[in-house]
Amino acid sequence: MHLSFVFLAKPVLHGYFRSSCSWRVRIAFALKGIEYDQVPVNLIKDGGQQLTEQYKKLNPMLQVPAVEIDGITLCQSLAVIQYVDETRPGPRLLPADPQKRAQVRMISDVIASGIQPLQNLHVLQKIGAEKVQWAQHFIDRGFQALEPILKQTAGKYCVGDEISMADICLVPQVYNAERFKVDVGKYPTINRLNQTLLEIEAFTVTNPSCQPDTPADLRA
Ligand SMILES: N[C@@H](CCC(=O)N[C@@H](CS)C(=O)NCC(=O)O)C(=O)O
Repeated sequence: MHLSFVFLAKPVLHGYFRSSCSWRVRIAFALKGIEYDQVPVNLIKDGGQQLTEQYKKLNPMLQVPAVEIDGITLCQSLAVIQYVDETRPGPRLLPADPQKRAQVRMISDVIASGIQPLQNLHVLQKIGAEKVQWAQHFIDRGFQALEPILKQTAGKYCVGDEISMADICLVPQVYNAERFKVDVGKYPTINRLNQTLLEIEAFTVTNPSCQPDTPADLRA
């Protein structure tokens, strides 16, 4: 493929409206002002469209998101966000200051490694009948750690007063918590940051309630 064509092509996000990891990527694209195409991968329909041989070529982990960008295919939302940050102009998603940058990565990892994987669809399918209590337990456990961390790092946003990858991870995780009926009010800093971020356009236009694949009964 000719190089200029590769860089001019719009990224393609293979995702699912309600997937918190897909939402992370949508927020990053929106913050950077990047136009992209979306290809829906329905995690429920047909037994899970992420499990097909065709999709496996895009993401061997059989998860969304997968992103085709600049002639490569990336999975893992944090890798996508960091790639976009390193290659696109616009507001920085990771701060220049090394300490703040480490704090952004720490918060992102608490969510992306310490909370979200434990309430992921495939895990909950394996848990079976106890799945709601299981998800609540691990989200609560994670939020009990996140709350004091954010109390120390937050200004207007998760780390100081600039929006970062940490905020991109936080809002979709709170959305998941609310889906599992975790009382987010118990965590005043998380709650406050989430409310503030939800007012920002990049977070509203990417909300699961208004994506091309959002079913009519869940649209807002
Ligand atoms: N670490 C991965 C996690 C991806 C992930 O867990 N995706 C979920 C949706 S948020 C998924 O595709 N689940 C499908 C399944 O479990 O079958 C990332 O950040 O992209």
